[in-house]
Amino acid sequence: MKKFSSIAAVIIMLATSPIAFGDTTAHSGVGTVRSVDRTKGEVTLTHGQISDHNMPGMTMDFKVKDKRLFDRLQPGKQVAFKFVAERTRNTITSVTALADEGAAPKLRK
Ligand SMILES: [Cu+2]
Repeated sequence: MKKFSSIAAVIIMLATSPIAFGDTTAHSGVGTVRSVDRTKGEVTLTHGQISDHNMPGMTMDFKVKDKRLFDRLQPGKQVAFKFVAERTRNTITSVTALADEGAAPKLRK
């Protein structure tokens, strides 16, 4: 009986634990768009360090969740973005336009 109850406890534990095939937490980054491939639904970004995902700055490809996000993903644009890291890919779920790369700060007169 004791053995049965411990097996039951394990089954209950497995049944109630969330299914974690990947890290579904959204991470935030800031980067510059290098190129886009709308057909493949991908964007290449050079991003800064993403500390909450333990990722140094680099140039890499991301999947883009919604084609409408491509409106803000144009080469040379600087963007703040959120992405979800899955086992085999990283998918961008939101994009905020920041500025054009190399754009001179506007001086107030
Ligand atoms: Cu990266």
